[in-house]
Amino acid sequence: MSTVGYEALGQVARITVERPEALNALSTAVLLDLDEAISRATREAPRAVVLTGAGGKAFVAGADVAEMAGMSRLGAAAFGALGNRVFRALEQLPMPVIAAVNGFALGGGCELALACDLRIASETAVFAQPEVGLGITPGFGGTQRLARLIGPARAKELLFTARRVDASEALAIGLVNRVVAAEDLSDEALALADRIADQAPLAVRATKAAVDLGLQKDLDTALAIETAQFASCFETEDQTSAMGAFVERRKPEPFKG
Ligand code: CO8
Repeated sequence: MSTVGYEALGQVARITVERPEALNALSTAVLLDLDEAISRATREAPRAVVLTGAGGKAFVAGADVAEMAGMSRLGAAAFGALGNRVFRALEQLPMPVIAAVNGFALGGGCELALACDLRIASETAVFAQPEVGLGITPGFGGTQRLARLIGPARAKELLFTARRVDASEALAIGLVNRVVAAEDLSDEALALADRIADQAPLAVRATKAAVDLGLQKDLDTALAIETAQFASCFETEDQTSAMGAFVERRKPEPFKG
């Protein structure tokens, strides 16, 4: 049975890590199931995806420590490479992915949230990169994505100390976009996904691509990427229909994608 659920909810999809008995810890099996769910999202192309954890306590409490405890260097390299491949596939989904962080997001769990485009946290969410306390470094992108998101100095403090960050601090340092009451998290995350799904899907995808590809380049190259993405939206049905409706002061048609 899969440890990762996939629900098609109209124009959006929800992926849920479902291993609550181990606080949704990422074992090899969970990573492979997550990979399957990402492939399904690629095939079915929802307009936005929400990623969350099952049970009230944890988003994901990390990579599976029991599985890692006896790993050789070779085994650890393979495990790290698997996690990075799967998280990169998640990050490179063409549609926006929202992490709904419903509790502990520790180690690999924090890294999983970092691989999403946006993060909404419940008031009970707790973030940390506790790896140095276990004698290892982060292995699923934490040293890179955390530093890119909140800046190297803040990231290094969290990475060097393993200190826990509550939801309000996570908001203050830009680790999450928004904090909501625990009971509202699911609805708020789906509402945000629906709001994105109401926009022109090709334009949303092109915007995600422009931000993500551009961030890896110098500004001139990045602006050329933006121009290419901008131009790619023209002559699409949604662009001609939406702009035509504006010019002719008509109600716009729903976007087709
Ligand atoms: N791995 C495996 N099992 C876990 C994990 C985990 N990360 N987290 C929790 N569990 C299990 C517990 O063992 C326990 O199982 P059981 O009931 O069979 O004993 C069950 O989940 C419930 O957990 P607790 O009883 O501990 O619940 P508490 O409420 O007492 O504590 C905590 C909750 C604080 C979240 C605690 O469970 C904890 O500290 N968990 C570990 C957190 C952690 O250190 N995470 C980081 C792991 S390192 C990592 O993620 C590195 C990623 C990159 C790896 C790359 C490798 C190459």
